[in-house]
Amino acid sequence: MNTANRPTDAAPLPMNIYDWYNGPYPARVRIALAEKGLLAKVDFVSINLWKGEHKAPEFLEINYSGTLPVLELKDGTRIAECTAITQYLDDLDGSPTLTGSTAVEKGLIHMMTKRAEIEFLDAVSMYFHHATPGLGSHVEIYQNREWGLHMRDKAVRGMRYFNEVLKSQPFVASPSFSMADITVISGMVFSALLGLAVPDDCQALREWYARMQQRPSLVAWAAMVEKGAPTS
Ligand code: GTS
Repeated sequence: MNTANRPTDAAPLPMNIYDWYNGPYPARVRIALAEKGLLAKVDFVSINLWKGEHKAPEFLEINYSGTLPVLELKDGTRIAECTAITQYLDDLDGSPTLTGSTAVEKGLIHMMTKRAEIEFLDAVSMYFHHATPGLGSHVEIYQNREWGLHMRDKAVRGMRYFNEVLKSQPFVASPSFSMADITVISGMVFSALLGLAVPDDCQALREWYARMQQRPSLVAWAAMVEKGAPTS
């Protein structure tokens, strides 16, 4: 087969990532980068969520959805959505470790990542945006408190679901750490920021999270957050 004219992924680094330093969704990509040893290849561009910079017309040109993070390659290609960015990073070195190697692993990790978003992380986010002051009235143009509280309860049910999963396996989707773990970690980070407590009976979830927090990628992320918001 002639592959001479096929688009190539050669030399795609360095890259930019638009994000906000302690955002729970941006944490997913920062943790993935750290797990893959790629943090040093990235320039982070701060978009201040609290000022609503992610909803400004200039940023909507970068990501139609007006959300963080977004990865930008040096040729200008932009990839939004944490799952898509993580998949890209995994495929870069031809040795996927976060999104699976075999067809079964890929399927299970994809399913559990989606489940972690729908049942937990995105529900926490909806709670934040609808039933708390969120990012402030200049950003939160529509709020529905009842819906937000419904999402909070859904998130707590999600915690109980993942607690059950983690009673019988060490990781969320597979025999090893994956994008699905990172997604549940992000849900735990977001819950902690909002003071949304993990139910006392979720022992397996708590133990798993304590183990996850010892991984070098999470230690590095916590140290970066500890330093506070970027000044420029
Ligand atoms: N589905 C998107 C993804 O997976 O990338 C969701 C991204 C998302 O919601 N990002 C948050 C955001 O931009 C960032 S953070 O809240 O975790 O810091 N929120 C701002 C908003 O107004 O929705």
